Amino acid sequence: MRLITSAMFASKFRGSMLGALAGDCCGAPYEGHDVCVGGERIILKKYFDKLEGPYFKAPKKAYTDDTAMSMCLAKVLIRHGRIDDKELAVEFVKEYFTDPRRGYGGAVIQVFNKLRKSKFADPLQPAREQFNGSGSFGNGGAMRVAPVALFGHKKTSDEIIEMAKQSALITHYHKQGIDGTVLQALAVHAALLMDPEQQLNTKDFISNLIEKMKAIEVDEEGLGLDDAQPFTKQLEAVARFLSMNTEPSDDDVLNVLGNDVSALYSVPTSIYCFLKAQKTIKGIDSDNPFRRAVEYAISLGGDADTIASMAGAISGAFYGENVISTNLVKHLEFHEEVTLLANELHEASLKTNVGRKSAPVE
Ligand code: F2R
Ligand code: MG
Ligand code: MG
Repeated sequence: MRLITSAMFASKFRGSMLGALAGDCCGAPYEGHDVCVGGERIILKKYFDKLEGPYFKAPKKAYTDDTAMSMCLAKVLIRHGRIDDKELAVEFVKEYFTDPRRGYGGAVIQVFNKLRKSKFADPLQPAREQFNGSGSFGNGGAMRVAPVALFGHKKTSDEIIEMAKQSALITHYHKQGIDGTVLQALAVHAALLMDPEQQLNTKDFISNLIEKMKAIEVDEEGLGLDDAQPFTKQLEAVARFLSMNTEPSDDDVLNVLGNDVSALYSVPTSIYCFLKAQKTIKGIDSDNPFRRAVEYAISLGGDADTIASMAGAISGAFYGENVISTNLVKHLEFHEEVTLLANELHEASLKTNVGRKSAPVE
C-alpha cells in the first residue's frame, strides 16, 4: 500500500482549494441560469477552451461568497488549529462587512448583522433564530467546508464530522444544512486520502458515503421532515445514475438530484459531477477529469457557482493541483492568495497532527 507523502498532500490541498475557486469563479456568471442545452453547451465549451488556452490578459473572473467564506475558515484553522466559534463568527462578519457584494445568501446576512449587533455574545444564537427557529437548510455550510476536511487529513471520519458540524453551526442550524456540510466534508476527506494514480472505484466511493450518511441520519425521525434519511436517499440515486448503462438525461438528474441553493439538492449533485467525470461525458469534450466535473456542474445551471465549486474541491483533493490548467488558474481572482493559504493550511495541519502516521492510500 503506497503512502501519500507530505508533498502529495500539499499538492492535494492546493488542488482542492484552487479547484473550489475555479468552480466558483467560472460558475458565478451562470448562477441562476437554466440547464445548458445544445448550442449553450458549445458556448460553455468555448468559454473553458478560451480560459485554458494560451494566456491572454483579461479582467480576472470574480469569486463569490463561496470562496470568501471558505477562506475565512482556512484562516481560523491556520491561526487557532481548530474551529473556534467566536473567532469564526468574527472572521465571517469582518469579511462580509469589508466586501459585502459577493452574492451572499439572502438570509445569512441577517446572521452577520445580529452577530455584529450582539458583539458575538453567543455566536450560535443568530443561526438558531433563522427561519423562525428552524435554521437555514441552504448550502452555505457545505460550499465553504473543504478546508476543514483538508486540515483534518490525518483525523478520523468521526473527527471530520464533528469539525464540519461546528463549522456549519455559525450560520446553519437546520439538520439538512448541517448534514450537507458533513457530507461534503466527508467527500473531500475521502478523495484526499486516495491515490490519484489508481483508478477511482466510483461504486465504492459512493457506497462508503452512503454508509456514513445512514449512520448520521439514523436519528432523523421525529424532526417533522418529509423523509427520515434524505441525504442517504439522494446518494442512493447517485449510485443508481452511475450504474446505468446509458447516461441519464439532464432532466432526470435535475429532477432527482436538483441544482438549487438547498444543501439537499446540491451537495449530492456535486458528488455526482465529480464521480461522473471519471469517464467521458456526452457533450463535454475534454480529456481532463477536473474540467469535465466543473464544466458539467456548470452546465446543469441553477446554483452553478456552488455546485461547481464543491465538485472542484473534491476533484482537486483527489488529483492534486496539476489537474487544473495553469492558464485557467491565472484567470481566477485571488488565486495567489488561495495558493498561499493552502500552503499555510497544510503546514498548520502538520503541527496539530504531530506523532500521527501518514495516512495509507485507500
Ligand atoms: N445567494 C446566492 N445567489 C443569489 C444571487 C447572487 C447574485 N449573482 C448576486 O451577485 O447577487 N448565492 C449564494 O447563496 C448560496 C448559499 O446560501 P447560504 O449561505 O446557505 O444562505 P441562506 O440565506 O442561509 O440560504 C440560502 C437560501 O435558501 C433558502 N432557505 C434556507 N433555509 C430555509 C428555510 N429553513 N426555509 C425556507 N427557505 C430556506 C432561502 O431562500 C435562503 O435565502 C450559494 O448558492 C451561494 O453562492
Ligand atoms: Mg456564491
Ligand atoms: Mg451559489
